[in-house]
Amino acid sequence: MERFELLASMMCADYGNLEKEVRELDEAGIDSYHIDIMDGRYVSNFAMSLNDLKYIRSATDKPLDVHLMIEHPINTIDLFISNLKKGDTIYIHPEAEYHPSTTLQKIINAGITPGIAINPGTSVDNVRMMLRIVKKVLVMSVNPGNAGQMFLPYIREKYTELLKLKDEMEFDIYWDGACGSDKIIEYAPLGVKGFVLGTTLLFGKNRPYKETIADIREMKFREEE
Ligand code: S6P
Ligand code: MG
Repeated sequence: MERFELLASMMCADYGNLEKEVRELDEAGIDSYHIDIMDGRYVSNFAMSLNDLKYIRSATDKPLDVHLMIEHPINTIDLFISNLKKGDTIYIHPEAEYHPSTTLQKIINAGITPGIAINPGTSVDNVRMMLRIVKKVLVMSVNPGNAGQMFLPYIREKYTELLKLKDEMEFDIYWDGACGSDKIIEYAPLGVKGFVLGTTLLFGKNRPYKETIADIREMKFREEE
């Protein structure tokens, strides 16, 4: 099995101790930091914002994975691009943009890895043309907006479809939402490249991140509380 990546969903972190959170996640061997940016319009929540992104960018050398849940990202994309570096990723939601491929091209031109996030209710057919442009596809298994939601089983069909297309169309698939150990056990061997870890598996467990991440890497899971 190919090595899979583990990403920390930073909207679930302890903001009273953000420096410690990043240090411990770094030491625990997290692969990347998932930054959920929301505008209160595309989704009815505000999670992280530009200043959080800037701080985390300054606190770690690991890649950032920026998930933009905002309307018309073209209007503010430069703010995000200018605070990121090569190796970082920006995902946009195609439904939030009139001309999503223009925005993706801007991300590509800046040397940032381009991605799209696909909502549970969006089909692969809806985004098919963009699959050739992007390097990463973030498949949402919950509706965007909040952590700690229930897994939506109907999205499984989308993984099956995308797994068949990924090699020929040259993109990697990432899991976002309600990621439990059962999902990693099932989908990592099938070729899902990375998993965003939030409240389901990583945060708020009263357990050192190092132990949790080591267990996931060895696929040695304890019963989830
Ligand atoms: C949801 C967001 C996600 C969540 C993640 C949290 O809008 O895009 O990245 O932060 O799903 O994980 P969990 O395990 O609490 O669902
Ligand atoms: Mg996300």
